Amino acid sequence: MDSQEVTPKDVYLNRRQFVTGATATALGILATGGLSEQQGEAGEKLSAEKRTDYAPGEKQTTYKDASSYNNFYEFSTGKEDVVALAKNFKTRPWTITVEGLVKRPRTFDIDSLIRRSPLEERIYRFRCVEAWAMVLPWVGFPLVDFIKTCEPLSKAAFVEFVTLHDTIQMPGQLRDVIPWPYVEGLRMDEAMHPLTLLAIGMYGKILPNQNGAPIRLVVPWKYGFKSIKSVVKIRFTDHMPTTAWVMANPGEYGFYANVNPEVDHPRWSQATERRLGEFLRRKTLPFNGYAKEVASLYQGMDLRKNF
Ligand SMILES: Nc1nc2c(c(=O)[nH]1)N[C@H]1C(S)=C(S)[C@@H](COP(=O)(O)O)O[C@H]1N2
Ligand SMILES: [Mo]
Repeated sequence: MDSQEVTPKDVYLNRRQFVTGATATALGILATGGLSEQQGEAGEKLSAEKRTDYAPGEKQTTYKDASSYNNFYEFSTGKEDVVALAKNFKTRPWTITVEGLVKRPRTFDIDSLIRRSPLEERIYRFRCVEAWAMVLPWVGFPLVDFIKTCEPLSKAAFVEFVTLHDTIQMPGQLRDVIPWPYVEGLRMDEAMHPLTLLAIGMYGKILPNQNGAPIRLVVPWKYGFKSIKSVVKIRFTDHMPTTAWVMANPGEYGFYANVNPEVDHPRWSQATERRLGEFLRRKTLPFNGYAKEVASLYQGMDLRKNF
C-alpha cells in the first residue's frame, strides 16, 4: 500500500498528526512556529515556487474581489451570497477517490497528496462564461503529476471530475438548477497539459471555501465552469463524460468550452470581458491568451461545432 493511500482510520490519524516545523517546510508548507492540527484551514500560508510567466505584466485582481464574487451553485446561484454560505464548509478530513480505467482504484488523502507534490504559484488569467474575468495567483501542482500517480490504462481517453455531494453542507444541491453532483471532464491530452492545475491555494494561502477548497481544477484556456471545485472523485473513462452543464443545457454549454471570442454564447457576446475591479471592458483572446500553448490540441477540429 502506498503511503499516500488511506483508510478512514488513517484520515482521522492524519488529521491529529502534529507536523513539526522542519517537516512542514520540506513538505512545501510554510511553518510559522510549527504547523498545528489546524492544517488546511482557509487562509493558512503556503510556500510555493513562484512562476510569473503565465500572465506577464498583467494587473492582478484583488484578493477581495476574487474571494467575494463566486460561482459555486452548491451554495447559491447568487455570486455575492456564496462567501457567507460556504463559511462553515468542512474541508478536512477529505479524500479523492480514483476509479475507472486505472491499474487499481485508490483513495488518496488530501494532505498526503499536498505533501508529496511540490507546490507552484502561477498567475493565470481566468475567464468566466458570463464574461467576467480575473488574473490571479493560484497555488497548486500540475494535474499531470497526479495522473501519473493514478496509473491510467492506455484505454483511458477522458478524465471525469466530481464535486462533493452533500445536501446538508451544500444546500444549493437541494435545488435542481443543474444535475448534482457537479461533474466536469477533460480529454486526456487536455488533462495532461502542463497548464492544467490542481489548485489548493490562491494568493499564497490555502483556498477559501468559496473558491473551491480544499482542491479544485484550474484550466486557464477554458471557461470557468470547467474548473470544478471541491473535487472528491476522479474517474478515467474511454468515452466523453456527460458534464453537469452539458446535461443542464447542451445548446448553451459544450464539453470543450475553450475560450473563444468568435463564438458567442446564445444569450450574449464572448468578444469582450470585464475584469473584476475594472470598469472598461477588454477584448477576450482566443484560448484566453493561451493559444500558443494549447491551440495545437485542437488542430483540425471545428471549434464552432465543438464549443
Ligand atoms: N463544483 C462547482 N465548481 C464550479 C462551479 C460550481 O458552481 N460548482 N462554478 C464554476 C464556474 S461557472 C466558475 S466561473 C468558477 C468560479 O470560480 P471562482 O469562484 O474561484 O472565481 O468555478 C467553476 N467551478
Ligand atoms: Mo462561470
